[in-house]
Parts: sequence; C-alpha cells; structure tokens
Amino acid sequence: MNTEVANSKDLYPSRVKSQPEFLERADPVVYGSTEDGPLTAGQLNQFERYGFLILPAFFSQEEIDACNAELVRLKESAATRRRSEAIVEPDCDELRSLFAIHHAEISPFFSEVAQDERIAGMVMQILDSEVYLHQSRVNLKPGFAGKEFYWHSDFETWHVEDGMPRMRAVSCSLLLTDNYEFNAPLMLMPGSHRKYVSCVGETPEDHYLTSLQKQELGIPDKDSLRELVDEHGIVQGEGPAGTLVLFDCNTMHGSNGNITPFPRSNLFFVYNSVWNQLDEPFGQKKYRPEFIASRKYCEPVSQQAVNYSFQ
Ligand code: 6CS
Ligand code: FE
Repeated sequence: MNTEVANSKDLYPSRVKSQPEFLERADPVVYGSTEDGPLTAGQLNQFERYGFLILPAFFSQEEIDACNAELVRLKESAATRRRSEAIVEPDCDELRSLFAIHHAEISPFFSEVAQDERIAGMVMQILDSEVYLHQSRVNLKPGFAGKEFYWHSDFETWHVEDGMPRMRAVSCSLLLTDNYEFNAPLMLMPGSHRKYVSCVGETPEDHYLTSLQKQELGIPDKDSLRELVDEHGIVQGEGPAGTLVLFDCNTMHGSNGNITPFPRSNLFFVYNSVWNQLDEPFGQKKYRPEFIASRKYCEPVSQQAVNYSFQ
C-alpha cells in the first residue's frame, strides 16, 4: 500500500482503499466572475454546471493550417521522435502524444500558442488567478492506429502522482482536425466534475511509462462509471477544426480508438492556478518528469502573453 506517504491534508485520497468511493468536491468550479474576463455569465454558468465549454471557430482556418504545418514538422523530425516527450502507440511506432510543446525547445511555434491571450483570459477568469502551464501535449490519434484513452479524471492522476493539492486547473483542447462521431472524439460526462471517484489500486514505480500509452490505474471501476453515466450521460466534444474545448480538471472523460482513416489531432494545454502549485505527490515519493508535470518552470502566462496572430 502507498499509505506511508498519504498526506494528512489529502482532501482527495485515491488508490489507498480497497473499495472505490465517491467524494464530494471541496473546491469551487468557477472562481471568478463576469468582470474578470471575456466569458459571459451564460458561459460561466455552463462551465460551472457541466464542467466544460465548447467554443466553435475559436481559431481561424489560417491559424489551424499553421498549427498543422508545425505538427507535420514535429512528426517527421527524427530528433523529436527520439525524445522522451514523444509517446508512441502501445503496439506500433506511430506517434501518440508529444509532451511539453509549450517549451520553445520542443516547438517555438506551439510555445506561442500556449501563451495565447484569448485562451489565458478565459482561464484566468474561471480560476480568478494568474496561471501557468502544468502540462501540454499534442495528441495525434492517427487514422487506423490511434488507441483509446480510457475514462478518467485528469485531476486524480495529477493529485496522486504529481501532488496537485486542489481542483483549480482548467484543460484546453484545441481541435486541429474535424472531430466528429466517427473519428473517436473526446467524450465527457457533463456534471461529473462535482464528484471525485476515489479509485482502487496501487501505483507501480514509473507508472507514466505505461499509463501514457494505455491508462489502467487511476481509472474508476465499472460500477462507479455506470452510476456517473446514469446520472449525467455522455456528451461528445465534437466540432470542426478550430474548435476549443475548455474543461474542468475533474470532469470525467475519455475517447475510443480511431479505426477510421481520418486522424483526430488536438493540442492540449493545462493551466493551473499559481496558488495551486505542485506539492509532494499524495500517492508516491518519486516525482514524475518535468515534461509531464511542471514543478520548476512555472512562470505565469500573463507575464508573457502574446496575442497570437498570423496577420
Ligand atoms: O498522466 C497524465 O497526466 C494524463 N494522462 C493520462 C493518460 N491520464 C491522466 C492524465 O490525463
Ligand atoms: Fe485526460
């Protein structure tokens, strides 16, 4: 058991008990108000109620084309493929994810997108705080080869494996290809962010080496998932390329494998409040690498925000 490192301040224990459990969320969902940023009262209410917000046509076609050109460059770079930030699919060598794209060393281009002030403005409004990039990646979901992401709450992993203390982080998924019912879009359970599923199982050493290819721990049991779906249903994060999906760190989500010829790529940026920086991991002693969970490089986005433009 991992109980020897269980922290007394742990509001969201997971992977410590032999039975799964639902815990009530102890943190707000929306910290700010309409005065704090661009989102309307209706949009804030929707985020608060459902735990996500889908914003179609957030990026222009020209911006998306530029992102896709950068993605092709990274995919074809042998040097990039050799990096530990590059995760391949479990049973072939197709690129599944590339992490830490907000670092100029990996992608000068995506590092600017990560600082986009249109995104930062909304996220800072929701969290009523300055924010920094906790994690970033591009998920490729290649045609025929992209495997599923099983149901999970991101926060569960970030809390147990990285020591993120509270629920005060927002994820942004920017769709680089059209996402529709066939090519395995993101699925979300609206309203699931209000409960925390305390999961069962002991985290193995260096879990990230396998979990980033196929997560089998830190995922809820079938009964808890059935209960969540009965209560909340499932919504697909569909939309044309350029759509932005904002979701709360504890919203239950996942996606199927992609057996169509059409890739389903997206950029994924996680913004965490500067007041919620990582502590000692609640379920393990060892830190995960910086490229998965920022501990050292936590400069607030607002200090460097760029108005990302191609004009
Ligand atoms: O490990 C992480 O930080 C992220 N990756 C997976 C597969 N699940 C949890 C979280 O979204
Ligand atoms: Fe996730």
